Amino acid sequence: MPAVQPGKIRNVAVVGHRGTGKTSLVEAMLFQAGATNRLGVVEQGSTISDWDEDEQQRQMSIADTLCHLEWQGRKINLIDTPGEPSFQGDAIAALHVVEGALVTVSGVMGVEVQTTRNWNRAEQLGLARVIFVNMLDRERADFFRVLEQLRAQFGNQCVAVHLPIGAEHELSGILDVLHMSSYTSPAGDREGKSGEIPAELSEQVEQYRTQLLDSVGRRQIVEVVDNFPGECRYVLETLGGVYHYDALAREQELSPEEVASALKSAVTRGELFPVMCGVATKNLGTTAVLDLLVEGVPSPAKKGSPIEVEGANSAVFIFKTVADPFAGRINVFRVLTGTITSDATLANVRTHGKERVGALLMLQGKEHESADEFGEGDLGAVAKLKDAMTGDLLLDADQQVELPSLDFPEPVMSFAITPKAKGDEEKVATSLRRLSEEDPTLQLRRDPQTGEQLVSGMTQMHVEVAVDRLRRRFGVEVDLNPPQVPYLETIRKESRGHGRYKKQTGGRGQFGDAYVVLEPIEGHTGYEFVDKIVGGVIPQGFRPAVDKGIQEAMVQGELAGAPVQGVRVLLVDGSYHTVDSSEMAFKVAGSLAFKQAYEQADPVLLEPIMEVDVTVPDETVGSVNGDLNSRRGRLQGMEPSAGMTRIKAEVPMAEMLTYGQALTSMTGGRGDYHMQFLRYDEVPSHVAQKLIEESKKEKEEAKV
Ligand SMILES: Nc1nc2c(ncn2[C@@H]2O[C@H](COP(=O)(O)OP(=O)(O)O)[C@@H](O)[C@H]2O)c(=O)[nH]1
Ligand SMILES: [Mg+2]
Repeated sequence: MPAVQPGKIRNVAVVGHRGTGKTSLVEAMLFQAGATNRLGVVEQGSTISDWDEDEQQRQMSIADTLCHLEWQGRKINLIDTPGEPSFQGDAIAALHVVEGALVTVSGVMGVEVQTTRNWNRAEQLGLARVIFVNMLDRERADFFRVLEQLRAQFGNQCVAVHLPIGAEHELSGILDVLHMSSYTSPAGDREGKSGEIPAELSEQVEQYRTQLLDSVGRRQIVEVVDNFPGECRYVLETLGGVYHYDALAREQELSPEEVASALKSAVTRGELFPVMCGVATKNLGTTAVLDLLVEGVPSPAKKGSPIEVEGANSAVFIFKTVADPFAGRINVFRVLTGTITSDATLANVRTHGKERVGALLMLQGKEHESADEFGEGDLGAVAKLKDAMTGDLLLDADQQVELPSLDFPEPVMSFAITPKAKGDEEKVATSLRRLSEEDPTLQLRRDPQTGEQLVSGMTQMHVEVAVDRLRRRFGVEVDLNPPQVPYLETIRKESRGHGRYKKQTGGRGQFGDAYVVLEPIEGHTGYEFVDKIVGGVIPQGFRPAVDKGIQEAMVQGELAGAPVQGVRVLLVDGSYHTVDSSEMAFKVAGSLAFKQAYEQADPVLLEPIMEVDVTVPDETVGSVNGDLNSRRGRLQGMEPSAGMTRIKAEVPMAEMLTYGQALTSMTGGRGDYHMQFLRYDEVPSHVAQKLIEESKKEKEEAKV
C-alpha cells in the first residue's frame, strides 16, 4: 500500500479525564467508519483500544493506543490516551504528535482535573480542539450546565454545534445547530435517521444558532476589498482573524455552507472550539464528530511538522514504546519528514547507533497489519528495533540535532523496591528499566547513600501497576516500602580527640597514636583532612592511614548511624614505634581519635528538605496549608489563579513520603504537586531524639 498523502491525514489525540468515555468513543468511531464490525464494550474488555490485560482488569486505559479509520476519503489516526493522572505521560506524548485534540467531558461531571491539564497542554502546542460532551443518557447529565462551565473555564470560543433532544434516559437524539437538522441513532444503527427540528425546540435552537453565528463572525464589515474589476469582496471580522465573505454584501442570512466553512477555518486555526454531544456507548453523535475532525483538524500538510528537523530527508519521532505480546517491542512513531520504508536504515540521534527498520506496522489497537511505507505526517509503528525507545528521533543521516523534549512532569512518589526472592535483584532492575523505556515517567535509581533501589512514579497507583507488570510480564515478585530518608550527621563545635592503638602479643606488636582536632565546615558539606604534623612525630608514610581510618569512621556516624559530613580534621600530634607501627595501627588510631573528638563536637542530625510546589482548588487551601504545617512545612508563598492556588513550601522529606494519598483525599483528586531536593537542615531535637533511639535499638539488635 502506498503512503497516504499528508493532505489526506488527520491526526487526533483523544484526551480527557478518566472515565469520560474516550475509549468508548474511539470504539464507536471505528465502528461507524466500518473499521470494525462490532461495537466493543469497556466492561467486557472487548474494545479495540483497551487491549492490554492490565487495562482490561482495571477497566481503564493505561497506555496510548493507536487506531485508524477512513472517513470522507481521509485517513484519521486516533490515539486513545489514558485519563488517569498516573499515566498522563502518555497523553502528553500523544498531544505532541497530532494536530488536533478531541476532548471528552462527562455530561454528569463536567470539567475535571485532567480535562484542564490536557486542555492547557493542547493550548501550549497550538492544537485544534473539538469537545464531546458524553454520557448524556446518564442520570443527572446536563449538557447546558457543562456547556456553561466550558465557556467559563476555556472561554466563549467554546460554542455548541449540537444540542441534545431530551435528557438522561429520555435522551432521544441530537440537534445539529449547524445544519439545522436532527438525528437519532439507536445503538448499532450506522446510518441513524436525519430529520426535521422538533417544533418545541425551535426557540432553543435559534438561541444557540445565534451564539454560534456571533462566534463565527461578528457580522461586521471591517473592510471592503475591491481588487477585482467588476467584483466586490468584503472582509468579515472573526475572532482573532479576518474572514473573506461576500454573502454579506448581499445582506443575506448566512447559508449553512457558509457558516460551516467559516466555522471550519476558525477551528483549524485553533480559534473556535466546537462543542458536540452524544452517547459514545450508543454510537450517538459519532458521525458528526468524524465529519468535524475531517473538516476542522488541519492536515499535517497544512500545519507542518510539530518537531523541526534540519538536515535529514526522512525523520521519525518515537512517541511510544509498547510491549506487544506477539511482536515483542513495538515503537510507535510519527513521520516528521519524508517517507519511511521498510528497508530503510536510520540513525538514532540519542545513541548514534544504526537501526534497520524491517517490519513496518499499521496498528489497530493490538491488531497489526504490515505496511510497506509511511508518508510524511502519518502515524505508524515498527517492530524489533534494537534499542529505540520513547522520545527517540531516528534520521536517515547521522546528524547532530537536539532531541525534542516532551516535557514530562517529574515523578514524585518513590518507593524502595526489593525482590521477594533473593538473587532476583538484577532481574528486577532490568525489567524495570524496560518498563521505564515504555513510560519515561516511571524512573529507577539507586540511592547512593541508603543503597536502596528506588522506583518513582506519578502516583502510588502508577508504581503499583508497574509492580503488576513486573509479575505478569517478567515473572518477578517484589515488595514496595517507603524509602529510607537519607539523613546525615555533622558537628557544630570544635573539639579534640586522641586515639591510641597498642597491642603486645608475643612477637611483633601493633602501635599507632594520633591526636586530632575537628572543626565544622560551613554549609555542613564536605570533608577535609589537614596534616599539621611537625617534626615527624608520625612519619609521612603513616599519615594517609590516619585519614583513611577517619573516613571509614565517618561512613556511620556515632549519633544515629548516618554518614558524617561537614568536618575538617586537623592531624596535630601523635607518636610511633619503629618496629610495631603499621598502616593498620594508624588507621585504627585515626578512627578512635575521631570518635572521641566527635562526641565532644556537639554532633547533630541533618535531614533533606524538599522544595514542594502544590496546586489545589482555592476552597481547599486552608486544609492543605494546615496539613503542610503539621508536616513541619514552612510556607514560602501562595499564588491564586483561575480557581486554583499554587502553594510553595519547604518541607522535610521524611514528612512527604505518603503525601500523594493525603493530597488526593484533601482535594478530591484535584490537587497536584511536585517536589525537589533543596538542602539539608538540622533535625529539630524532639524529632532527632526518636531517630537516635531507634538507631540505638537497631544497633543493639544487630549485636544479638
Ligand atoms: N451510560 C453511558 N456510559 C458510558 C458512555 N460512554 C462510556 N460509558 C461507560 O463509562 C465507562 C468509562 O468509559 P471509557 O470509555 O473506558 O472511558 P475513558 O476512561 O475515558 O476511556 C465505561 O464503563 C463505559 O462503558 C455513555 O455515553 N453513556
Ligand atoms: Mg480509556
